[in-house]
Amino acid sequence: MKKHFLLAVCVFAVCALMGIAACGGDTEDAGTSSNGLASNGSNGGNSSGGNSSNASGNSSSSGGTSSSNGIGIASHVMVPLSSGSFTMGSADVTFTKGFLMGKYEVTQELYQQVMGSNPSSFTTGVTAGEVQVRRPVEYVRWYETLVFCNKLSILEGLSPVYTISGSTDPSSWGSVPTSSNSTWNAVIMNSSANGYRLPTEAEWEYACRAGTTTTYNLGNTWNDAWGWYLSFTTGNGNSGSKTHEVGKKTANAWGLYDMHGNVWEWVWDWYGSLGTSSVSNPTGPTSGSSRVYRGGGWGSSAGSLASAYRINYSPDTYSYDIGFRLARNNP
Ligand SMILES: [Ca+2]
Repeated sequence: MKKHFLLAVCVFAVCALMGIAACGGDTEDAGTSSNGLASNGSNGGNSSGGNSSNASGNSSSSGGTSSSNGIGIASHVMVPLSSGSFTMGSADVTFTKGFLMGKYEVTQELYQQVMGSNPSSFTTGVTAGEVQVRRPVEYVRWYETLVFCNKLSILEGLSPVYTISGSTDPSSWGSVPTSSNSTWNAVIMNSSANGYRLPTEAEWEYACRAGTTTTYNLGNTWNDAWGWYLSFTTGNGNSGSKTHEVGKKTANAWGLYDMHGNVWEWVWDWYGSLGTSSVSNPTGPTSGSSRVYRGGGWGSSAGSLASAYRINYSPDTYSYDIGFRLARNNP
């Protein structure tokens, strides 16, 4: 446990050191960006579902037509986003096809259903009025998200996206590495498979911004209604030093929750400098030593919750404030 704690402390220290100065903040006008919401919903595969639902089981998403899925987890909802463009750093990024993005961070109930276990550190002490199993999963290594995605794809009858050592079957991959592993680092993402995957870094920021160019996806000046966070330096924040049920704060314009705060979210990309030229469907550097995660968490200052804020960590590491969100190609 001590090691875990130290890792987490390390994350916070890095956040504090990077501070708000590292936040890219505003970008230029997204210009050609559409409203980003695709017109058609899509369910998770061989499912019933079809109608919108959110983690609390009440009204529909404010964005597009989202739908629940075939494995009966209410907090597992994918929102269709349309093709479009936005500016990331100083680069114009275009998505030539729409894609699906998780309406919520992956919850403990979904992780448990797919993996048969729940690694989260926050399994007790839920805030009154919230649902424990709908808190986001954390303590998940980047490597473990690959296993999760392929297992969920297989459960829903979809094509697994990730290949390691020539196989898409995670049961043949062996144990999840606890140190950086060249075999797992060589994972191949099949961009045409229809299964679940991590969003790319560009997809994550496009989805977070939802057409905005402001520091946060609901404005330039942080508002506590937008997400769960806490600055250990200043004491400002609302998280109470813990995760919260997903979907309790204000959604962005495309109906996505907790893009700012609650848990940080692993994305696909190796960490590297952002390019400056126009790119389409970028998937990041082809190699590296650490993977990007985004969005800030319950233990982050408001500055590190910014839409453009970037941070990275070795893929074998984990922390009690890092989880993930799912993406999928739009079939
Ligand atoms: Ca988040």
